Amino acid sequence: MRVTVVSGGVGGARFLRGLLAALGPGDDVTVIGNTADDIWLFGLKVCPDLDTVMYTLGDGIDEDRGWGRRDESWRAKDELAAYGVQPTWFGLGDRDLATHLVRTQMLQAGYSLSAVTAALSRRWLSTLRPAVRLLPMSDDRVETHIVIDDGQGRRAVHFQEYWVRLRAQVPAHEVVVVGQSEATPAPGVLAAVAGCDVLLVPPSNPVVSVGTVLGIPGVRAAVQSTPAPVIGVSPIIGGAAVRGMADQLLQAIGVEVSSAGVAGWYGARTAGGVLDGWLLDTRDAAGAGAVEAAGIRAKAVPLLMRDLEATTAMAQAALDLAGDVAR
Ligand code: FO1
Repeated sequence: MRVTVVSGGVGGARFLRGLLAALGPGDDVTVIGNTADDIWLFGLKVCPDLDTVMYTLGDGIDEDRGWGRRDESWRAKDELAAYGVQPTWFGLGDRDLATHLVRTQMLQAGYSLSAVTAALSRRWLSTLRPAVRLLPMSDDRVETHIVIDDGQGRRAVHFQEYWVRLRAQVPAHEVVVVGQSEATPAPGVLAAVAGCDVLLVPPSNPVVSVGTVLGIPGVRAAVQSTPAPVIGVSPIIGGAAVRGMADQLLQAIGVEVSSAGVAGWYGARTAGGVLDGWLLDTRDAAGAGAVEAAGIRAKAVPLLMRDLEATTAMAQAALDLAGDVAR
């Protein structure tokens, strides 16, 4: 079975670990990774969502943080701060820096982000069974900026500043994905959507992780026309975002912070949206009626990714729902 997953950062990567456990060695997975979180820092290109997928699936991730490398040190970061250079709020670890140095060196040598990602993935993903291929959503520069008003008047800050320095604690008035309308899907992205047996939308942030991928010209249309069933997994559990920070972004785009609200925002494929099925957490089962009324098959299962067993069961439930919808 060929499974394609549109993935963001921590939530998407954790879900992928369960998906690999639920699949068999003959299956294969293509991950279309969000790159709108990317940021240039100290002359280095940092791709948080791509790195989180590589590190999580390649067993290099720091489990507590959910991002960056395990057994990390911060000596270069401290030295940078000693020089007084900004920003000091972004955690660049010494081991993680190697990834950004290799990536930047290859980009400056003329390789595309796709080629760089394939090269980095050889270290992290090549021994995995089922096989995993990680594609950036685009080779073009796309960056999410958030419009805030923190008393200095309305201004846009890079998503990472909003997420890391501001901890998403100030209201987001607007989400601006710079460069998105001029971007083209990376090589293999449209084929991975059109040619898979199941397309999954994991519990990543719907606005800044999934919405950014769907917004790349051509991707949404490919999702709407793929013969594969498209199944989404709710990032909202018990009426709140699991990591407690997506709420502000949903409010910025006027989406109700509920499982049914997010499903409605994605929309049913039969009504111009992208979903055929939606997994809600058992605590949000009351919302299933509204999801079904929107034309999306709904199923309530436990969605808290507390451990690999729970995540594997979630992934299996998504694959089962894909089977139900396809019939
Ligand atoms: N998230 C934080 O909350 N604080 C950080 O200092 C931080 C540093 C960081 C460095 C590399 C990287 O790949 C991810 C990093 N993240 C950090 C996570 C990142 O902001 C988010 O994972 C994504 O951008 C949203 O999914």
